[in-house]
Amino acid sequence: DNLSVLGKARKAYQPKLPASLRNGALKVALNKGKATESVSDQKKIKALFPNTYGAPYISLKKATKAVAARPVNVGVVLSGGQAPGGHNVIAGIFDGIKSISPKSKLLGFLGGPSGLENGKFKVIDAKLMDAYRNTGGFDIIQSGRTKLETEEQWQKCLAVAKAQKLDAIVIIGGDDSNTNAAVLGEYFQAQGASCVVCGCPKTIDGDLKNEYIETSFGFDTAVKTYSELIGNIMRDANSAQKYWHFIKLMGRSASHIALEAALQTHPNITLISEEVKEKKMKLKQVIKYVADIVAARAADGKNFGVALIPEGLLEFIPDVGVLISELSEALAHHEKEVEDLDTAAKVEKLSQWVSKSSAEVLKSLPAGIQAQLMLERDSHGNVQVSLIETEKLIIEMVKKELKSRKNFKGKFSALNHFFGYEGRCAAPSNFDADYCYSLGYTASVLAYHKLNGYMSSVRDLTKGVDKWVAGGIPITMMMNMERRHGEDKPVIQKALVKLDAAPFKYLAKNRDVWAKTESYTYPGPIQYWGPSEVADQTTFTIRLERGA
Ligand code: FBP
Repeated sequence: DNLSVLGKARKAYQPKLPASLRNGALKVALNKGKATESVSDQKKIKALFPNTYGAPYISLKKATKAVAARPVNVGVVLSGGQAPGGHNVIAGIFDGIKSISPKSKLLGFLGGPSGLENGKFKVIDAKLMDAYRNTGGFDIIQSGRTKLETEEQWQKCLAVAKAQKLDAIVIIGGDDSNTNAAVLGEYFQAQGASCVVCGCPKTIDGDLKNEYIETSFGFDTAVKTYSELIGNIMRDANSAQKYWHFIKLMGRSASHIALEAALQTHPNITLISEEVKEKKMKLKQVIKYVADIVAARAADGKNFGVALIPEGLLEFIPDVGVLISELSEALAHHEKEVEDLDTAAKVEKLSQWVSKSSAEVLKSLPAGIQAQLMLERDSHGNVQVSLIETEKLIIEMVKKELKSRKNFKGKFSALNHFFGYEGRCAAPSNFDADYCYSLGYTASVLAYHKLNGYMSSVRDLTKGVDKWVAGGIPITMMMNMERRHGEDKPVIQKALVKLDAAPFKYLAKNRDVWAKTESYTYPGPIQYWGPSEVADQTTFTIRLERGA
């Protein structure tokens, strides 16, 4: 077989469960809290979710008496970008429903939400499941980015659920996918269906979190993977002392990944998109900030360093953000007129449909970046930030800026990197392996009890797996109304980096020292065995946020 030595050893890892789930999914009691409210816009959201709004928060506790066994049929969907641990969520659901009854069935819908809509699935049996335990990736059933948002799509999903006699559908996804899970659950209930819909919090971006969802799965492993590589680069930079390394890090809009990687490695420069926006920094000011640090180090004879750049940065720089949205608008209306033009001609043409100041910003950018900003938008109308080489843009502009400074006597030789896809399918850390398995196992309990419109939640994550608290959170509780594509829509609030919270404050307190010195920290590769403080460590973000 194709398993590596590590792969074989890892297969035998038994993910840990919170104490409440260790006797199987039948011996679990539900603790129901009070009725809940959405985070804001309560009236509007209640009106949109008349059947599922206000459900209570639920926590799970160990029971001595088992509930009645009956087979539970579940369909599972992986939605959106890959995140380490997805296979373990599925393993948790599988083991959970099988502990309820060996006759329970798990269907895996293929290629994301479209598999559910079109009834394309495979049955996940013990042999298939065992081949994927503790592995990274979503390849067991693949993923996709189709949105389930029209009534026609919901009808098709309902027909599939009925045909397969499903008790529950579990959608493993980010904020948008979980919003859609809630909408689908509401529709099912309105139609009198017996199938419920629940969600699981996934995304390496770390921006699906709130009081009840302490972190989304995959963030831990992805950032540890990037931080290992950043640490290696830092040692190389400090050994050769001749290059500046500019590293772009994934995370579509929030800068959680860049911030956590900075806390793990102590780079000379870390840009945080949310801060740039808050301070209304223009592109020029961002470049000046970076160039000042490069120049100060050069004055100390240090023509090297490491800079971290969040991939969403450009959209958060006010003048570039305006340009991007005006370009999106212009491209939407004049797609045909510009499609065959080269970059320079496209810039000329599009400049007449954007504001004067946006046209100026566009023209000030290097041609490569202009071309990337004018690329086709994704299915949700977003620019594909992973495809924009922000790290190269910053290098080019800093180079220009330094050249214009008469007193700059140093050298600026810079290399660019992008760490993104290489972290999304890494073999899950013990934290993600355990967390995901627990989320899946919790989902099997939600499915058995037919809890509709809930997100699987596992809390108190800094206290050790034993003490983790498993439960279900009504998805409507996390919602507010937002303007999307010219319409008011109920959506789960995205969690951006908070500038008044402990993780950012820690960076802000230390970054001036990190800028001047080589305080680099080398986290090394993810460890799967060894002392618990090494193998089971959580992220700085969650520890600082939870005061642990
Ligand atoms: P999700 O929000 O769906 O989890 O995806 C996260 C992400 O990895 C972002 O960090 C990145 O910008 C995007 O997906 C890349 O998308 P794609 O895989 O379609 O290139």
